[in-house]
Amino acid sequence: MPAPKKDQLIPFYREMLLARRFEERTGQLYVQQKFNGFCHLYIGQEAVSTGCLNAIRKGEDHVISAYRDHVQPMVLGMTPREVMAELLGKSTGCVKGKGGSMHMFSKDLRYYGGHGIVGGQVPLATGIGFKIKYKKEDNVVLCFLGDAAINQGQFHEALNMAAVWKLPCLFIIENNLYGMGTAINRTCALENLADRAKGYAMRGETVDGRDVVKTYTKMTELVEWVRKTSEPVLIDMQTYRLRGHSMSDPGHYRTKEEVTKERERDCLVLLQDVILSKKLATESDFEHWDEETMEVVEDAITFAEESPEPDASEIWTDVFVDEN
Ligand SMILES: Cc1ncc(C[n+]2csc(CCOP(=O)(O)OP(=O)(O)O)c2C)c(N)n1
Ligand SMILES: [Mg+2]
Repeated sequence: MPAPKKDQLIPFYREMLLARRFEERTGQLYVQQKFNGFCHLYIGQEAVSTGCLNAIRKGEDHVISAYRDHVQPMVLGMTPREVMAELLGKSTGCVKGKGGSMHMFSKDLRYYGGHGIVGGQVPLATGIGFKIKYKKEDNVVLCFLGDAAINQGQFHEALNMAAVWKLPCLFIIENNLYGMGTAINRTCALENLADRAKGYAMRGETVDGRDVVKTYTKMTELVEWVRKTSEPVLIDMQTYRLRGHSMSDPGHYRTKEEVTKERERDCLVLLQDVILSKKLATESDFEHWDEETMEVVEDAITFAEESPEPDASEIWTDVFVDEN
C-alpha cells in the first residue's frame, strides 16, 4: 500500500495545525460576534481532510461535503484569507460573501460545497459520478457526509444508483459518533457502518480516521481502485469531534471524561508522536511551526476584517448559473 513518504509527514502536520488554529480562532470570532449564523468547527477531524484530500488529484477530482466545511477547501488549495473572508461575509470571500460558514465553494478547485441539508450532498455526488462516467473522464468524486446522514432516505437512493450504474464515487462517512446530541448507536442498529455497503453490493471499508498515516495510505489505495474499476465504495472513517456540534451546544450528551479520553487520540498528537519518534523534527520545530501558523491565521483575519462587504447591487449576481 502507498504509505506517505517521510517528507510528506511534516507538510501533513503543518496542514492539520493550520486547520486547528484557524478553527480555534474562528470559534473565538464567533463568540465575539464578528459573524452570525451557523458555525460548525472541524476540530478533532483534521486527519480526515488531510488523509483523504492528499490522496486525490487536487483540482481534477471532485469533492463535495456537508456544512463542517471550513478546512477541506484549504487542504485543496483555497487560501485561509478566502475562507475567513467568506465567514465574515466579505466580498473577497470564496463566494463573495454570499455563502458563509456552511457554503464554501470553488469551481476551480472542483469543491462543490458546503451543504446545510443533512445528506443533501449525497445524491449530488452520485450525479457528479454519473457525469464523470458519461463523459468518460478519468476522475473520481469524494463525498463527505456525517454519520447521521446515513439514515436519510436520499442516502439510500443515491448509493443504490451509484452501485447499479457503477459510478466512481467514494462515499466517506465522517463518523464522529454523534449527530448533534444523539449518539450514533441510538439511531443506527449496525455496529460497523461500513456493513451498510453490503445492501448495495458495494465495497465497504473501515478506516482509522484519527491516524493520518493510515488514512492517507488506505485512501490512496481506494481512490486508485475506484478510478480503475469505476465502482463506488462506502468508507466508515472513524473520527471524533472534540468541540460541540455547533457554537450553541451545552454538551450534556457526553461526559467530560469521554472527551478528555478522546483527546489522548487527538490526530495532531498522534502525528506529532510519529514525527518525533522518527526524529524528523524537534520540540522547538513544533513551537516554531505554531508561531508561523498563527501568523497566517492572523493575516487571514486582518484581511477579512479590512475587506469590503458585498455591494447591495450584487444581490442577484452569481446566484444562478446559466451554463452548459
Ligand atoms: C434534512 C435535515 N434534517 C435535520 C437537520 C438538522 N441537523 C443539522 S446537523 C444535524 C446532525 C448531523 O450529524 P452528522 O451527519 O453526524 O454530521 P456532524 O454534524 O456530526 O458532522 C442535524 C440533525 C438538517 N440540517 N437537515
Ligand atoms: Mg456526526
